[in-house]
Amino acid sequence: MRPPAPEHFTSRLRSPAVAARVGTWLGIAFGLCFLTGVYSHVAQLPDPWIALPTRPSWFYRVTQGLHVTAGVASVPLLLVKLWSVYPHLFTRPPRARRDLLLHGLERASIGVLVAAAVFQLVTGIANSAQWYPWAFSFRATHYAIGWVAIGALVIHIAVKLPTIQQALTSDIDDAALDRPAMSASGGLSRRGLVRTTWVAAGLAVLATAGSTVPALRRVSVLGVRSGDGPQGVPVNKSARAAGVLESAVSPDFRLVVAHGDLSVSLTSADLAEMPQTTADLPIACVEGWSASATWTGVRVRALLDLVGAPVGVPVTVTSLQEHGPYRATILPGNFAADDLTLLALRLDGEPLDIDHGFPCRLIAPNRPGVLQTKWVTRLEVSA
Ligand SMILES: Nc1nc2c(c(=O)[nH]1)N[C@H]1C(S)=C(S)[C@@H](COP(=O)(O)O)O[C@H]1N2
Ligand SMILES: [Mo]
Repeated sequence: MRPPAPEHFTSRLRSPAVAARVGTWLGIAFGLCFLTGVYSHVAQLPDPWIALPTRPSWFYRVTQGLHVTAGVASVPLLLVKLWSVYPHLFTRPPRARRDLLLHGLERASIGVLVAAAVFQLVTGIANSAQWYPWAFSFRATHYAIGWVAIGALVIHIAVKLPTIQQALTSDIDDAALDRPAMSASGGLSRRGLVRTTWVAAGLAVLATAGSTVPALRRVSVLGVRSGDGPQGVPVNKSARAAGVLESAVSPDFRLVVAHGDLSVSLTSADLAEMPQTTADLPIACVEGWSASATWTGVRVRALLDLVGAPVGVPVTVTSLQEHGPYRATILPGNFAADDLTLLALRLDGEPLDIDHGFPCRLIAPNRPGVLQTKWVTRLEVSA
């Protein structure tokens, strides 16, 4: 059986006029994903090459919400885009050797772009559903392929720029750029297809954005419910899963604050007797959900003062949890020095639920949720 040829695809909808319009939005969505993704990556580096600001406290919440929302909106956009250009897959290669080389390079760059785009959307969505059906590190791989995708996208736009410009500046029904075989008009107009695509992207956003926009909670059937979980805040890792059910409530619990040879050991009661600070700060999970809450506890800076730590030094925060990648995190110097960086003992006025990190958890402004360490037992000046 012979493979189909571009002439076999006759729909007027598979036109550069459609591909350029949908592609523009897809390009914007991928650009947003890339910028917010790089930001999220740097924010999670143990030793970032640039000091990220601690304010505004909601900034990471917004950038990560945008990242996941733009990724979700990209799914229908990418599907329609691929459908509209699919016949080109069967274009016969040119005969002249020089043309063949250029053709091959162009095809290869598109192959890389499509593969990278599909990979990013599939792994990203699986991740936001907290499903990890693979063995590689999600974060490192998603980050690396993000660069591949954006690089291939820039090449693709550069190669197609004349076509894109022509398509976007002429009427959507203009046939100048169409393949000769495109004569079947069918029931749906190009305008109709493009509008349907916007609606699909909008519905995909509505179905998930409630994870971070409380007003949309009720319509977001696919999102994590931001009001779910004890004390109205979702939980990723429970105390049971972290293996701290006993150690977190043990009378032997101590918080050790260490700086070189100096260290102090505090009980929960000692912590409760120190001056308390209350702050409204979000938990913004990298998976896209976020929730705001009122936290009360001791300033990390006040704890560091107990051991004479200089202002602005990074601090290693260690959990009672014995295994897992997030049992210890590094708090960069400017975060450790911030007045709103707390070792929280209370959430919305009540003692922390054990799943939220009882007896005490880190909560800092503008910090990725994954680094807001729960069940903290040790703060140690790193340098
Ligand atoms: N010790 C420890 N702290 C942790 C985690 C963890 O797995 N272990 N998960 C983090 C993640 S991914 C998030 S989003 C927040 C969630 O905090 P919450 O469960 O109180 O909402 O806790 C963070 N703190
Ligand atoms: Mo998270």
